Amino acid sequence: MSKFPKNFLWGGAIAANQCEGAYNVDGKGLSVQDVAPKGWKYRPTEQPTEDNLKLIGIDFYNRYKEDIKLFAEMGFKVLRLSIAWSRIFPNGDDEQPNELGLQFYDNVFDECKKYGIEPLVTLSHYETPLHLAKKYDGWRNRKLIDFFEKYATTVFERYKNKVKYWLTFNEINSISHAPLLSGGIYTPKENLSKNDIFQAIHHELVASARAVKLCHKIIPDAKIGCMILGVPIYPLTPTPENMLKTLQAERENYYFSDIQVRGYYPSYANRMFEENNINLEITDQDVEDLKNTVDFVSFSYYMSVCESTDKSIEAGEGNIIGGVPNPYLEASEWGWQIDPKGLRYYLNNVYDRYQKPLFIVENGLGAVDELIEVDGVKTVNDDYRIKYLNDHLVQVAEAIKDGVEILGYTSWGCIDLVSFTTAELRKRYGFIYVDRHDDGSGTLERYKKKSFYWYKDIISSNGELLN
Ligand code: BGP
Repeated sequence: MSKFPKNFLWGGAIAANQCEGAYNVDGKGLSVQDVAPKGWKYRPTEQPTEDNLKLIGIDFYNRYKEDIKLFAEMGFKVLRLSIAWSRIFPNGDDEQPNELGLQFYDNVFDECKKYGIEPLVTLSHYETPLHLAKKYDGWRNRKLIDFFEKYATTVFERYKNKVKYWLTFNEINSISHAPLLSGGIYTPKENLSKNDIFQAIHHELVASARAVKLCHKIIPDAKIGCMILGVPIYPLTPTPENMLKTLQAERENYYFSDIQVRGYYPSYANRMFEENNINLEITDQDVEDLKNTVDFVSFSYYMSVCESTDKSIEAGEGNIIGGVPNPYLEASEWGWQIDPKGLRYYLNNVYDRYQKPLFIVENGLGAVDELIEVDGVKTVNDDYRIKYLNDHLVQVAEAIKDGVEILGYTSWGCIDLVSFTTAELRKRYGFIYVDRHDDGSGTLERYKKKSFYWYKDIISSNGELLN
């Protein structure tokens, strides 16, 4: 018997800025990604530059029909994607939305519907309009709440009959690490105080709660969730000091979803505010707004990390939030430590904490793929990816047996796309290979990898074929 419920939402995930391209087409304004050719660690360029692979992406803007058809062939029940805010409100603070931008997503959602694929839409996936970053310093400014509310209202009204699953902010807990790409904050990171960051977080949390309220009002049969960068944290050694450090590090991430799920600030925040001289401006209306809590909790999961009080141990690489490497785990070519059982642990932990349905909306292996030709057909033998996904899904099944309620699973980058952290194309996640390379060359043709057929079988057997 399969452990996965009958209505389990199997699918894949992409984000506008990493796949659409068409960065200045049909009235789209610039987003922070259009001036970030090297990823989140670097300062933005003045203008979009040719070396920025995201300007063309994988040309999803023009090829979405072909791509959605391929997703349908794998049997996707759900497709997670984001709306580029700057396609709808080119500057972010415009009076009127851009009709051509709205039409594009109408077309995309209609195409999904044709195949019975449910869209799961992220309102803000690391792509704040650049104008909001430059003029208002992004989420540091309270005005962003109103701009976001207008944007959310516009898309809820427009797509209320087409989209029933929504997410507010992608990996909301990444803002202190990546203030520009995550929070649209133009001021260099080194010039920001903790107060600046936590005030920006507060604005995002209020905006998220207001979006939840609006969504429930405009689309009563929709579900809207939060989205966190999920990373289980283990103490490197079992000293009481390391345990406490681990608890603290976990809270740095749970801080966000604690508020989005419970509707108020956790008590542990008080001490943290006091010791860091953080004085937030929180209005009575904000307190009321925060009470609009999410329907489900979604997260990305790629890796786990360790914590230690030993300052001489260097942090390893990772999905934005890196940590002390775990001596018992292997790592991907990008140094992200692979930990399938960590996913089961994390699912149980989050479910114990909130008792809300969970949704795994990102998981996958970024790797260098080699396109080969077998019997005249181009493909990739990506057994390493199949193993990674299989091992993680086996743990999802275990968590379901543990009693965790899970709505679905969308594998990250189900078609190759531009990476977020390093903005490169050689780091591939897809079931579908896209012929485009870091030097900008390539035909943009799509080819099915071995994992394409594997995932199709997993979905059609509702997980029975996992091993
Ligand atoms: C998450 C982001 C995604 C995505 C993924 C993989 O942080 O939500 O946008 O890209 O990580 O990261 P990368 O593309 O850097 O491998």
